[in-house]
Amino acid sequence: MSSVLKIFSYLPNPRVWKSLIAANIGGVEVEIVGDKPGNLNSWLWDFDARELLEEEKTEDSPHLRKGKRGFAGALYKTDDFLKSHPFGTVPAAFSPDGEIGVFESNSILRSIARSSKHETLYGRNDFEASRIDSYLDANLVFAREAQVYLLEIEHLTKEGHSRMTSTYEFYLSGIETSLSRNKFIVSDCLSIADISYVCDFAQFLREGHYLETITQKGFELISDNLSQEYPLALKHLLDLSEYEEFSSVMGSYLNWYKRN
Ligand SMILES: N[C@@H](CCC(=O)N[C@@H](CS)C(=O)NCC(=O)O)C(=O)O
Repeated sequence: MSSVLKIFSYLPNPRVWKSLIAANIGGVEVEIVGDKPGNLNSWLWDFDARELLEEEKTEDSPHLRKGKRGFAGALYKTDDFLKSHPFGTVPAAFSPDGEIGVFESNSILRSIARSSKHETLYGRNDFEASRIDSYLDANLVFAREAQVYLLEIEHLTKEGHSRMTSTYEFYLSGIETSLSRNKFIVSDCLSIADISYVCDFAQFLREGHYLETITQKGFELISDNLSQEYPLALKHLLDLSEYEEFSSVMGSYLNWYKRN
């Protein structure tokens, strides 16, 4: 196995799990660097990411930036980091020489699949690969809405809840229809569309941790009737999460959900 990508992120992060699961299945080596979410403001965001010394975290640091999405307050990102990652987000992947930045967890996932010799991860032909891209794009729209919903859940509004509800229904009904035709999302073989779905949907289900907050505001859990409305999508999530290549990465992340 040769080292393919280096990924910098907060850890654990379901968006990084996508790549780790694909790497497990595809026999690709990935290097992961990072720390707990709350500690990334003490790190230098760079190809050579590292923990900063206390005296380096100054207001006149050339690397000082303001967090834009999910991070409040100061972050330390180098100019080179922002050249490679113009949106300044993590997970942030780099080619082994650090020359090329790959951002967006679905694209990092694609990169792993491209490096792998696996026959079906990124489709068996160009059209199947494009169909997989279609699912990854649909997944990103869902995941972005889910990100906003989860980040703002303490201040949830009627508009926010209703917007997430329609995004959820749109995405889940597409996944359900797909699974009524094939064993996996795209075909009868596992692909990165399944991996992306599992990681982002498992993360969305964390809304269940905010049940009290949501009901106190007069709303219902969006996924409340998941098992009745989208049984195939739920079964697919739970079945895949038990595959060794998934469970070794996701650990006990879904256990609370399975117990409900
Ligand atoms: N859709 C992106 C989401 C990445 C993202 O939004 N990352 C946030 C943290 S959750 C970030 O790095 N924010 C940097 C900042 O706040 O400056 C993906 O899947 O990679």
